[in-house]
Amino acid sequence: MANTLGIVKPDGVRRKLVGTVLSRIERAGLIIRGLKTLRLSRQQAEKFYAVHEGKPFYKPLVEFMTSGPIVVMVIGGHGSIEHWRELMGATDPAKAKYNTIRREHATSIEKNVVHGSDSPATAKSEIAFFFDEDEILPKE
Ligand code: FUP
Repeated sequence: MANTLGIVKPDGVRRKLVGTVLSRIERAGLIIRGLKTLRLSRQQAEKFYAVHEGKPFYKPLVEFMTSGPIVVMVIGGHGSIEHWRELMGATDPAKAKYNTIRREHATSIEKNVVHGSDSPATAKSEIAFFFDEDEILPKE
């Protein structure tokens, strides 16, 4: 029952998709255990995406992720890491399955509306990047 990190990226917030994303998570039976709105500084965005440093899309990605507010959330429930990534769909919306958030709402591989941790180790460090322990609803 590990938690995972979800983000509604600046394009999703700008296009008022926060409610749609939260609704999909809840309808899937997952649980929102933590939630906040914030705007990433350049330094924070660079650190968050450090694994992609040096790749051609890194700088534009940092620009994009700092272009407006984001909503970050701790998502819990059975198989949350995998389940949330299934709801998001593939990184490239053209390759994402039908009825996924990215297939329905993303406008490009970069402006793809949502983020989700890709492993238990990443989930742990990404959650800690944004949330203190006392900001996360404990598991029952
Ligand atoms: P994902 O785990 O699906 O969010 O995808 P990655 O960790 O591979 O990539 C992180 C972000 O980098 C993507 F959400 C968008 C951006 N990206 C690009 O802009 N171009 C690419 O070719 C790959 C990723």
